[in-house]
Amino acid sequence: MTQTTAIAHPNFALVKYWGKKDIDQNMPAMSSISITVDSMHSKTKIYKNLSSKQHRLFINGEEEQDISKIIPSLQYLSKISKSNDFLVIKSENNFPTSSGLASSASGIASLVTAYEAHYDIELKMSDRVKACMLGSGSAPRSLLGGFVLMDQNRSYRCSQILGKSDWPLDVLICIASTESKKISSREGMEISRKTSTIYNHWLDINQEHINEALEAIREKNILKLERVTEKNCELMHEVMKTSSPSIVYKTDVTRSCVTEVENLRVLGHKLFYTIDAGPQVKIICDPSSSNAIKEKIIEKTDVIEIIHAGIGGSPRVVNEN
Ligand code: 2P0
Repeated sequence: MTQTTAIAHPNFALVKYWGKKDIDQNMPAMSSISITVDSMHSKTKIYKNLSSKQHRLFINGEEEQDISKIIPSLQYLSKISKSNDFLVIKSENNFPTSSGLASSASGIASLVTAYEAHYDIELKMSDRVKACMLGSGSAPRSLLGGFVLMDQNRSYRCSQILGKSDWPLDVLICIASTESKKISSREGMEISRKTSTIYNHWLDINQEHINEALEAIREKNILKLERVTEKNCELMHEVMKTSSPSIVYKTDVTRSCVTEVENLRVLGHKLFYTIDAGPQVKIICDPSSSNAIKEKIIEKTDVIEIIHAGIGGSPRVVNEN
């Protein structure tokens, strides 16, 4: 039986997307900039389902009953491959799933990468982006390594701003909780789009934040990147909070990590944080400070674990049987 396996890494947004322009096409309402991380990955194996006429998805060994998220991606890809195969898809994450760690981005990007190789279809980058986006709005960014821009003004073109070795920062992922989130990103984004009193401001400021972050990354200026990343993150959490019902992903552990980031900065360490749709805090720092930061966060907060990563590369097919 032929099977194909691919690996993709999660990405964390420095300038974030929160809100859709088109729900059917799952299109973000704004541009975003992310870093792809190494150490964490989704590994996805696909092969033809010979026993039933349906796709079957297993995540970390458990069969998913609701596979509606991946169906649009598979339909898009099957039009290109001209295959009517039903697939068995087995995806494994080496990190907590559904807790704000971008498992859907790396999961979908690894699925699209495995599919392309399995059917030998050599997709255009724009087709890869589309196939990923139909499954998860942030997944196209995991198609590239390093610092990545997804530009909504250019049909969501994804481009690499810097490669992983151009600016080798460290990423410390502070796990505040491993519980699945109560409001999915998809639901939360719709609530915010419809009800947040500052949603229009959030849309209007996006290009300004993109420009600031692009400049900071091109200059490799950590202080500039700190300013734009943290203000963009706090504004997104304010959009969530001003939604009705109010959405709060931060916990006391999240807040105590942020306090320690601020304390470490006073001591002269170069670091900044970002927080997504979950309680985890991602600290981006100069590698020379990583050990001191880890020690301080473990000493002063109730984080469960810290995953130490660097900037990661693009997805790849792995030979495995
Ligand atoms: C981002 N997030 O830019 C933002 C910041 C979370 C907070 O994109 O509905 O899993 O599957 O397209 O892409 C997470 O949302 O949502 C996300 P869907 P996705 O990284």
